[in-house]
Amino acid sequence: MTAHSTADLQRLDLAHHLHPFTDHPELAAERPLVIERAHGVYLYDTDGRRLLDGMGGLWCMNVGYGRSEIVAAVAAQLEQLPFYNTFFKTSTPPVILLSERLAQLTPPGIDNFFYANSGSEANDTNIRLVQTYWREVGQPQRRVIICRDNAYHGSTIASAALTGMASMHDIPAVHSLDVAHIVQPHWYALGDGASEDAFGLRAADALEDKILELGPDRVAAFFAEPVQGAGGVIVPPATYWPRIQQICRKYDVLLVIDEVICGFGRTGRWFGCDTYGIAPDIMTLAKGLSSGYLPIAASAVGERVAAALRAMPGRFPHGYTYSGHPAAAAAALANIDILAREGIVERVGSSTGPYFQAALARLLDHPLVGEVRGVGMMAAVQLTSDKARHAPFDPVGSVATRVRNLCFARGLVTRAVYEAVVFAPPLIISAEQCDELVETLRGCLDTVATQLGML
Ligand code: PXG
Repeated sequence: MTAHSTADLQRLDLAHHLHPFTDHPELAAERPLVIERAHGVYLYDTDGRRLLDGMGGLWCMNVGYGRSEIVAAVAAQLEQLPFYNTFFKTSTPPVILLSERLAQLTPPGIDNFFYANSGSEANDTNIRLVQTYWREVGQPQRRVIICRDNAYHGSTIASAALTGMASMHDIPAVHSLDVAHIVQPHWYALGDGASEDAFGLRAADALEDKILELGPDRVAAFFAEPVQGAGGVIVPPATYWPRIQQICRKYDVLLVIDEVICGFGRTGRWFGCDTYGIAPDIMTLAKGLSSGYLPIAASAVGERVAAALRAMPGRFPHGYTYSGHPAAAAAALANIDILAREGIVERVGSSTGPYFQAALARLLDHPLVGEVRGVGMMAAVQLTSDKARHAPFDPVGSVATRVRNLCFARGLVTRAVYEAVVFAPPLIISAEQCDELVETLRGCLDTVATQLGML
């Protein structure tokens, strides 16, 4: 497709392209891997080398690459109406139909949608919705938002403030918002001998402690991912979500569930809220909403907040030029059609998801592997230098990074997060491809364990 050689593209990339979340000297030393095309679960680089995409693009490629149906829907929409806005008492058919479709899919009481282009933007919108809500119902002092350590909610200034990764709080602007963070429900790292169930309750009770510390009349909302994705696929103990829901109800704190990764089948149900029985006030949708074919995100707004917005005199002073972009909405509709028609979500829930988790769990006998955790089509293989003490390596993450680099060299895409390697393959991955993923990973773990003298 391209007339340029790989070396030319790498040179031009290094000369003119600043990358997100990238150590640029390291990139310059190693050179970017240039991905040129993809089909199903496989990527192909500019030299024609094939990689199994264990990360589904970036936790988003739910229906798999090469879906001509989505391409056709987008092309038809671009021909008919490439763009029109939704600001000034106007709308377009795809965004209307997408909203109606989402209202059918999302949990009861979530029937309204406000659109953005990315998960970060949608979470910015959610902050505005939450603070507007409390102002409109006469409690403007409810301003503080509680999130969790190691959560990922985006990287705009406001969503980075919600994010619980200290490295993203490195500039003063991020500290301008009233955000508090509580412990994450990461039993392997923080359980300290407690049972998973007991630890789950303790981690949830940290929310109540924080609400009481701040003063219940000052707390606007609790933002959380059903399963923390970018933080390392932190699956909460079964006791965690019921207790969180109880606490939010007790103190009338709005519950904003960030479904950017968990939504659209990743956990084996349509939403993480379905998997964990959560009744949210607002949900953040992105990624799997369009399987990444075009950028689109949404705030899914429950009746309580939507009613306050509708009753508000004057205009809601917020929106993006491309809120509800018709071509992106058409891509999302076609994507949802595929997920529903092919029974992809149900298959992840009842068959390929459990198969994938069981195949990964067989790695527990490996000397480097301390824990395998996951749900549906998201998983983490936690590495450890000491299985009894759950200890990381020194420096933390060095071994996971080695395993990750070896996986890439052997044709498997994964991400190293602290001392774990994580996976979120396209939801259409077959059992045989799950086996391929796990066998490649085992080979890489063997090589690294041998190098470390552990095998
Ligand atoms: N919420 C969650 C739960 C996410 O995972 C966002 C919000 C932000 O979405 P946008 O579309 O603004 O990126 C995300 C994004 C990683 C990684 O390295 C994860 C994400 C983004 C980039 C990298 O695991 N998740």
